Amino acid sequence: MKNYVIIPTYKEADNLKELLPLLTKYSIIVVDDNSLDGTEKICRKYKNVKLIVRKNKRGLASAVIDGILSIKGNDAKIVVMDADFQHDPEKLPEFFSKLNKYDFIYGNRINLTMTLYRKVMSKTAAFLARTMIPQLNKIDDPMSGFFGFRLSSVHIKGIRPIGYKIMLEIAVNLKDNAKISKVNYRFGDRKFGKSKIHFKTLLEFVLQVLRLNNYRLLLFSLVGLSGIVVNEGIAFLLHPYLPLYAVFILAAETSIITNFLLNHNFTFKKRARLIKALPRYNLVALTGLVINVSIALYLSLFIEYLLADFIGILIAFVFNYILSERFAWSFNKASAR
Ligand SMILES: Nc1nc2c(ncn2[C@@H]2O[C@H](COP(=O)(O)OP(=O)(O)O)[C@@H](O)[C@H]2O)c(=O)[nH]1
Ligand SMILES: [Mg+2]
Repeated sequence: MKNYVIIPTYKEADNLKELLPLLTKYSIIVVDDNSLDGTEKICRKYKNVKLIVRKNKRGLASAVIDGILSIKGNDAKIVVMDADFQHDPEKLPEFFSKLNKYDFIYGNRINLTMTLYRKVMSKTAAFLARTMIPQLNKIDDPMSGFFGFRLSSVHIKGIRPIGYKIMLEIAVNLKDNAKISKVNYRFGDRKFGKSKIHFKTLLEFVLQVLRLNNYRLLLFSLVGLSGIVVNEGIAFLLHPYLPLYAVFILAAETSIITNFLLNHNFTFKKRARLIKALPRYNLVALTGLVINVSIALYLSLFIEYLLADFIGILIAFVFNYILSERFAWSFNKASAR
């Protein structure tokens, strides 16, 4: 099985000059977006380097995909790495040796020196990414860009080359029962040049996560809104006949059931059995209600009651969504495909 290293580049000539001499053992595929900075000349010096120059395309993820598609046959081990030395080339042997036993290896950054605030933000982002994209559950560092895989273990056709977190796409499109492991590495500083990441990249990332989430978060929100209509409608219908507390309880429970049915059929597409998901969702929704009311009551001591209620609703919504993904319709890969 041949070992390939795919390196997407944009204006990295200075880095490539120092990186390529270290990688003579591997088949290198440099996918460059017409940098015109001498990249071509440097790559031509090495027999083991294949250069793909893309004249009309820009983008890290699509560059990696074009590199993958240029490999003939299915029998390859591939590691994707950046050109700027943030990904330690000395770790390549460990990646390739682990790929003898595993299908997918992610680089796990072990030296993220961050303030506590940034650490909390980064852990929260990783937790939310794993909640929204449950296929990432076994990956501690889903934002890493240093990773490797066996070509035969990935559904290449399912991959959409949008966005720049290409590892997420590969991880989501692994075949069933793919074996996953990691290589720890120290995330370095860029040696030469500047990062190519812009504000637009962040926006693309949000869209990428929503798509890999199959837009469940959006559907879940719409269903939640529909629940308000159901709740008010039932309250309106029952109001003449029952005491107010009974009206509110029946209205709330009816909307929980209609929300459940919509989410079960459309948002989560029967990802779990009804008999398991229904009681669990009921429990989640009722707990969410308690959270909503407690927060609203507490905050209303300090701020306008409508704003207090709104914040309570938002926090309960996040709670409901996370527990729906992770508990009520908890993901089981075998049943999801
Ligand atoms: N082909 C190609 N490579 C890119 C593009 N943007 C970034 N890269 C490469 O992807 C790697 C990571 O990019 P970098 O700007 O260092 O991202 P950061 O480490 O997240 O700041 C580097 O090797 C870049 O040259 C692009 O639009 N096209
Ligand atoms: Mg970089």
